[in-house]
Amino acid sequence: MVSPTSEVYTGNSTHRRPLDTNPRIRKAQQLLAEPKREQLKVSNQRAILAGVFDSDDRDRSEHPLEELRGLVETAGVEVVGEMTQMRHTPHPATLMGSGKLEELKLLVESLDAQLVVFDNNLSPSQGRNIEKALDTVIVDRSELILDIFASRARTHDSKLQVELAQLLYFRPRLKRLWTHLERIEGGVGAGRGPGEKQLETDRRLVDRRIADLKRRLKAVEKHRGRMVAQRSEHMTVSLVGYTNAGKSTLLNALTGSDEYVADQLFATLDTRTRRWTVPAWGDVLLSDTVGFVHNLPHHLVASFRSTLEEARHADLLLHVVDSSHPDAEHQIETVNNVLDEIGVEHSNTLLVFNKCDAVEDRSLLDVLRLQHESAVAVSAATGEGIDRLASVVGGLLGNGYVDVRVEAHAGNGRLIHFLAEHAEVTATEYEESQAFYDCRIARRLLPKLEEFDVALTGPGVLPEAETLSSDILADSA
Ligand SMILES: Nc1nc2c(ncn2[C@@H]2O[C@H](COP(=O)(O)OP(=O)(O)OP(=O)(O)O)[C@@H](O)[C@H]2O)c(=O)[nH]1
Ligand SMILES: [Mg+2]
Repeated sequence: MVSPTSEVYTGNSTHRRPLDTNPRIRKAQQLLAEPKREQLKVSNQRAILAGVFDSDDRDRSEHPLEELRGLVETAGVEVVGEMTQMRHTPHPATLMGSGKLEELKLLVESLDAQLVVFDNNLSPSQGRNIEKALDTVIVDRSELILDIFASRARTHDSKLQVELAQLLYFRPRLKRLWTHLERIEGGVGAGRGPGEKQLETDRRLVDRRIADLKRRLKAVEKHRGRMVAQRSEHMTVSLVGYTNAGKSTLLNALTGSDEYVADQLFATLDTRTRRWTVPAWGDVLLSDTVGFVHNLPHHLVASFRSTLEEARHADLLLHVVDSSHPDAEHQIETVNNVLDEIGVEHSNTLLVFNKCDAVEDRSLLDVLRLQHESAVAVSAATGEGIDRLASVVGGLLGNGYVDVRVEAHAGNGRLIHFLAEHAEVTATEYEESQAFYDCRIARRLLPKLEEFDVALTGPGVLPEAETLSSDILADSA
């Protein structure tokens, strides 16, 4: 009988080897073999949810495993049981204490589960120890989220990003994948078993692929940076927020487009940009992007930097919040933390309390609004509050404009052309060969204006001319 094989990508050659019967190893083999995984490998399995929580988690109004359940169900897994432990500090070797782990093993057996999904992120050695103790496949929070992302990624860029994140996650865990071979064929004193040799081969394959992906993503990032820079004449607004907050629905409501919207986590993975005409203000570019979640895998955050490039350069961020969610306040905090982590400056942010039509407990919304007085409440679904949102955005973008007096040589044709395109010139005066234009222009265009060999004065111009560009960039980031 011919056993199934996987073709392992090594950069410029392929290498055939039989697919292992252990699901975890098969998963790693397939990951190496088919970088573009579209099917969730954990789907259709019976799983038990497990987690270790501390007193901070107890403050959360939602049941501690509720979000994990949502993620697991998004991944198509059937939840058959759950187990949690309150611990001040997680056990360094096994996360849970040994008694609790024994209890979990019994639960796995009695419920005939094939999978235990942990809400925590496990270190490679914790994963190894727990897997050994439970004698079943385990998945931690990062791996689960990576799996969901892998199944959702549609564009070339997001597929590269997810694959890189997966390999970075797997590399330190390869050992766990091969230890069972050691137990079967190697063993103490038996020399280097096949598992160890395989481990070395795999590490080399993974490293080569990681280097290749990083190179390709660098090129993507450069390209995206150029695209964002080209759009600098337009004001840009980015939607950010927790996953499932209603960002795509709001984009659709504001721009009349038809983006994919679904009651599931991580429906959107790629950035979409649409023209939005803000009444009584004008056109801006509105971008929708990937949603965030509590404990987002670090590798994923890092590799999604280029997707979030738009947010980094936006003139204004709209932070969309599901105000009907019992943990809205925690979700706001999580989003702010992720923005910090990926280096998106978010002082220029308007909070948008979405789903106000679905709020059951009005007092919770009142508390939120007290905490965040400048927030605007809307319902992207019913359209309630959308007009007010547009007018508040118009007002905030208005702050992005400055009145300046531009002094230049009267024959500077390129400057005259630039002003005609990008500024509102309210008065022009001439003095000998010099011209003076009083105009209103987007703050972010001031550095461009300076390139035309001009002198700038006026209330919108900072006195220390030499620090001008960096301050303005910081201002409008
Ligand atoms: N009741 C109500 N439901 C809404 C509202 N806005 C969005 N939804 C629903 O919330 C779910 C998530 O909406 P999306 O627009 O996909 O959310 P998202 O923030 O883009 O989510 P991700 O792309 O997964 O991060 C969908 O089922 C929407 O129909 C709203 O104002 N009211
Ligand atoms: Mg979306």
